[in-house]
Amino acid sequence: VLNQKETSGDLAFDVPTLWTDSIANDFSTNPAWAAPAPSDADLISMLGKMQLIRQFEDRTFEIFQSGELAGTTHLCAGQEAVAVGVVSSLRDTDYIFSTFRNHGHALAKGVSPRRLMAEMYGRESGTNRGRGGSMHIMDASVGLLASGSIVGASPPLACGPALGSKLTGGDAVSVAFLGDGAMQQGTSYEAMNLAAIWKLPVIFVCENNGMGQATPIASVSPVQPYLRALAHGIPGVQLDGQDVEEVNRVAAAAVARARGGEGPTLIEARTYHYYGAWIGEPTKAHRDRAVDAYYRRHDPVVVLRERLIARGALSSSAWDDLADEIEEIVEDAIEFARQSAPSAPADMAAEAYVS
Ligand SMILES: Cc1ncc(C[n+]2csc(CCOP(=O)(O)OP(=O)(O)O)c2C)c(N)n1
Ligand SMILES: [Mg+2]
Repeated sequence: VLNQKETSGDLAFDVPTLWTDSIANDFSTNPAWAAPAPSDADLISMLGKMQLIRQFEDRTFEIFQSGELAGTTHLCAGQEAVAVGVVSSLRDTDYIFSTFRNHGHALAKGVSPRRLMAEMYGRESGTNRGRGGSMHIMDASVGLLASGSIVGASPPLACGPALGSKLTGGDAVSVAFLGDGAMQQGTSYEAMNLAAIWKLPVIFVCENNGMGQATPIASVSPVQPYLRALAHGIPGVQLDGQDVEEVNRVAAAAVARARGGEGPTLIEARTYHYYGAWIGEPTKAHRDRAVDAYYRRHDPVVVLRERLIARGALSSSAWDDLADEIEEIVEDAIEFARQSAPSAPADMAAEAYVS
């Protein structure tokens, strides 16, 4: 375990007394974990992807609120930098496994916004032909092999193609996104242990948004998530999940490590999501207002946009154009979904397990 990013003074809630912090270093003081900074062009591309996710999630919220779509969805607005920072360090041929909070991972990996939206509308043109809905998005053509409702499913699943890659001499890396709640599942430890002992090319990315539904992480875990890496003898890195550049630099180092045969890494990204744990969450009263305010001040899209503007790499008008273009992409996806044919009942059971 190498690092814990020093957090700013106004994060007074940041280190609950419950947790012991034996190691506290900024990741950048450990150059082994800091791959070179991405270029401005790459950062602008990451900014566009984050804005696409934000716009997609904001519109999805409105669509569900209006009653046009029923059922549930788990929005990731606020967590964009983790998905985009990690996935931007991967190749198209690498694999990711997601959770129920999967739209950001899917869009970052290249799932078409049209097919993603159509899946939520239950259309044949959706990623899963409308059978899976929001929680079960998968698209093998871009390397999103699974996402789903079972908390703690992604770590063992990600070990599968990682083992395959190792056995066949391939160089594909496999990423498991998991929540802080999922860190408490036995499956996560079994997977990390196996990955460590077999030196699998897998990266475990814990999106620590501080809550598992209404349960604060500090009330169920005596240590911060990244410290669990100690138990498996693998590197554990805690970082600022609001800063896409930082996420990307650490992820790139973990990817190089995995591809080089050195085995797995656990990354803990401190982050936050704006909407409820799920679309129907009745109240957010259990949320800490100071935490909410802190993360809204450190919005990942705004952080990167302002940084690029401040150093002259992006103009305000170029940003406006980018935002307009993305708005059109999302509106087009919604129109596409609305006009697509509903999932056909005739062969509904053909792709389902029946016992
Ligand atoms: C195996 C299992 N246990 C319990 C649940 C119910 N459940 C759904 S979401 C959730 C909390 C997940 O928290 P976290 O992993 O932190 O993800 P987040 O919602 O914060 O993204 C729980 C317990 C479930 N879906 N699967
Ligand atoms: Mg959580």
